[in-house]
Amino acid sequence: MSKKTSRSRLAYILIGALLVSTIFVTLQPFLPKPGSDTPPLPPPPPIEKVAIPSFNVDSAFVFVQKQVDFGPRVPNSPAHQKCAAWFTGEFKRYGLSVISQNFKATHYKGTTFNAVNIIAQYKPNLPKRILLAAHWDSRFQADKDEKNKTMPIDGADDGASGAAVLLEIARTLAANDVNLGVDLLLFDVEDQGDDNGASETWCLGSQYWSKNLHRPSYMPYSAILLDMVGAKGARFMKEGVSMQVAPQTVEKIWSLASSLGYGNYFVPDPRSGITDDHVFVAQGAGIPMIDIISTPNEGDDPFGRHHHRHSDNMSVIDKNTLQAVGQTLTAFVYQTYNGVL
Ligand code: 1BN
Ligand code: ZN
Repeated sequence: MSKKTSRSRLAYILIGALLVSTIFVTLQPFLPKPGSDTPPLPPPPPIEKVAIPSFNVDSAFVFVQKQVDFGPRVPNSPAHQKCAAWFTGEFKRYGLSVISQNFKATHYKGTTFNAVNIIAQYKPNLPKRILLAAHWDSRFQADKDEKNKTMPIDGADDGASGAAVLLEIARTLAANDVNLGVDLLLFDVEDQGDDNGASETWCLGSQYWSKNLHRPSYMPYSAILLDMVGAKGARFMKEGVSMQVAPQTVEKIWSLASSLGYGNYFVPDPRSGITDDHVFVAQGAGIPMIDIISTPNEGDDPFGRHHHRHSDNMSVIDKNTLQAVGQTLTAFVYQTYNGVL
């Protein structure tokens, strides 16, 4: 054999080997694994994006009104009991599966409260979940007021507004299918604490839930708390604890809100940490939860002129504020599914 012929044969062999190995490498993920007799799965189809539904602010407003109409939702009161039953019925009406987590809590003044955290699960079997939370109780006394300081408050903003946004999101999910798990959690006994006492006197419902999760090893993909999200002139700053535990979630929410035209409500300025349910959720359960809470710094009250006063009634509720928060959270849920966030 001539030198030339043997060289060209070698070249053919090399090209052939290269071709075979390229085909093998390309097809390898789709070939059956040794020892397995099941055929390989085809690659999953790309997800079909879903549209972002509109948040119905008129409905959310009615949900605030309905809670206020029960009377102050102070633990152990008939209004508290009736309102809990109403929440459960509403969530069930929207097809969510509801867990009522009953527990006893000791008030800093000594009373034992019969309390209940309400957990409503949308698509409970899906592993990827978003947790949205709010407190639903209202304060037992108007300690910052000039008059009737020992009487309970309506808590239209401080309590009812966050719960109303969550209920409206439940109604939205029922009408606009999305393949993502969403948990709507209403904490009880958040607002019965001692204004001059330890932070542990607040947030008794979230303290209990954090040590008694409704599911073992529960860990949502994102977790967001709403508090005081319904008043005229609301301002949501990047709260300190939220920035420590989940800065990415804060960033997503504030930039989403700004892209939707709500940058006047979601101000991208930092503010110091606030004792609220998210602190106990992060500490007790290790779940990084952020807090969307209004601190407009009106008068000399960081939480606004109506905070823990009788003026926290329906007259402070502004549909524009509810819309800003409700639409931002709705977009957050559906864009998380879409893989945009
Ligand atoms: C928020 C709304 N908080 C109560 N109502 C939490 C809080 C606790 C705020 C202590 C200030 C002091
Ligand atoms: Zn309060």
